[in-house]
Amino acid sequence: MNVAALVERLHTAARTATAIPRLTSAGDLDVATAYQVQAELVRRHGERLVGIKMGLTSRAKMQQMGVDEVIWGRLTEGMWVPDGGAVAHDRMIHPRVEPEVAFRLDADGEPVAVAVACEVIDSRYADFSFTLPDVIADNTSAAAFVVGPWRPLPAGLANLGVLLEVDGRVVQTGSTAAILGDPLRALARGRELARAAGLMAAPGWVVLAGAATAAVPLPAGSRVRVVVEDLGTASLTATAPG
Ligand code: OOG
Ligand code: MG
Repeated sequence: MNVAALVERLHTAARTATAIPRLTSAGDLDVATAYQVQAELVRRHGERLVGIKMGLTSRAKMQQMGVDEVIWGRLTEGMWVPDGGAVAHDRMIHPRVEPEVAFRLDADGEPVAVAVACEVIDSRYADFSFTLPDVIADNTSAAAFVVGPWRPLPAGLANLGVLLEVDGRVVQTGSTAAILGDPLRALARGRELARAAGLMAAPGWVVLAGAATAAVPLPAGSRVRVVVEDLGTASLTATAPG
């Protein structure tokens, strides 16, 4: 399939908040080409890169999405919403939220700080349904994210309790152990994959380690909070309908 045409299809789907059929429903797409589509798509969006995200690093997510391989995507400045800020619900197709841990990198790509994060994902495919190459091409469903206050790396990150709340109700609970056994492992894998793709970490880069639980729908007008034991919180609101 023609990379430029696939990029255009995904770009338009994102910009108009209109779901499209999976790319693989029209023909074969291999993983390497899918990453090429992702790179071109993010270039097409025309936004500065601020880091990378890991995806499907927990069993909960692999099971929910029916894809059992770790993937990575690109984070851009337009996706980064200030902690406590609002995401534009009507500019998305069927947004979901998930609890994450974020790292901030120094010039050598080493983590210097950690924070709680909340990611908003919004697959550009109908019914939020895709195969591995589809989701890679779609920049791993990336739509928006918030990062709570940064703090120095604690002694251990491998087994901290995680809560996801929507309008004050706990809707998911889990542990950072779900993220490849330790979010630091997801970070290491992300750096490796980005480097293999020729992307060098810049100082201040953010790395999302991947969701610790399954994602839940983000209702218009709702408020979401993620709490991670010892690390703090991150929150966002979704703009109201109409
Ligand atoms: C793909 C993105 C996965 C994560 O944290 O596992 C992801 C999806 O579920 O649509 O961001
Ligand atoms: Mg995620």
